[in-house]
Amino acid sequence: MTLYQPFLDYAIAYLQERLDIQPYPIPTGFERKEAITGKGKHQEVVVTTSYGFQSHKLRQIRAAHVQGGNSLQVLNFVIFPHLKYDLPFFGADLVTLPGGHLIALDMQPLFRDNLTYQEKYTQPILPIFQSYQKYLPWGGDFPEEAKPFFSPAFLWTRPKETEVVENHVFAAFKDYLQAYLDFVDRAQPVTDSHYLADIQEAQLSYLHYRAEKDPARGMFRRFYGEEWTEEYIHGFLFDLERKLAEVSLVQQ
Ligand code: DBV
Repeated sequence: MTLYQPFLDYAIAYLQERLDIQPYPIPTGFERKEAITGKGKHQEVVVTTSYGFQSHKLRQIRAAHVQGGNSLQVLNFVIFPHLKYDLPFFGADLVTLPGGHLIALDMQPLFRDNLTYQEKYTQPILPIFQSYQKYLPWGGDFPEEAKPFFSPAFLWTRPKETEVVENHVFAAFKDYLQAYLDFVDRAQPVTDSHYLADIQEAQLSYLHYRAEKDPARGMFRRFYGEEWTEEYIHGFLFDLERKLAEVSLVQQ
């Protein structure tokens, strides 16, 4: 069973329908990775596949899909806008482990406490967020240090039933993605140099947080080793810093 394959298929098809998307390079050796875990009867093959796209306004649209049997399914899907737009990040962390499902879905703001920014990018999402509260209530315990990176429309939930994931979480995922692409349609390049500097700083701060605290690090290290994992995190999953370094080398 691959619980999140329909999410991935939908997202790629929908992005293709609405944007002119091009491939985003995936470093060699990271498109697909396989390992065998467990012992005896409990052996499972764990396969991680990666997907990358880009568009005129979106620097990197990327997904990591981990499939390791019924009790290990993960889809981490993030959109990083180009630095000349003040768009939020689209972030989905859909996780199924032996302990159950864990769902994080949000448009993560660049400027959490800025009211103008909230009005632009969070207010329009709140009705969608609220419409799912009945089925997808707050999931409890959440790392305090992660809070600055989430919007008030952060959908964080731990459904007991797989059916809830297949129905309500999938519907919410589609609604959030649609609303995100509506923002993308309307986004205009920022020209104010101070605002541009703020955007870059906010993108880097988000990126550092995600790369440093990646909750999948332990899992990836166990399956694929430390070297592969760190390269995957810094060279693909959260690559902005490397890309900025490449650009500045070219300009020298
Ligand atoms: N999380 C990632 C990436 C993953 C991934 C790149 C490719 O950022 C998977 C894989 N998330 C993943 C796994 C777990 C979580 C948990 C495997 C389970 C870890 C475990 O229990 O061993 C949201 N994801 C979590 C948790 C949070 C998030 C808060 C619980 C961790 C904890 O309690 O410490 N991920 C986190 C976040 C976003 C996100 C800030 C934004 C949408 O994608």
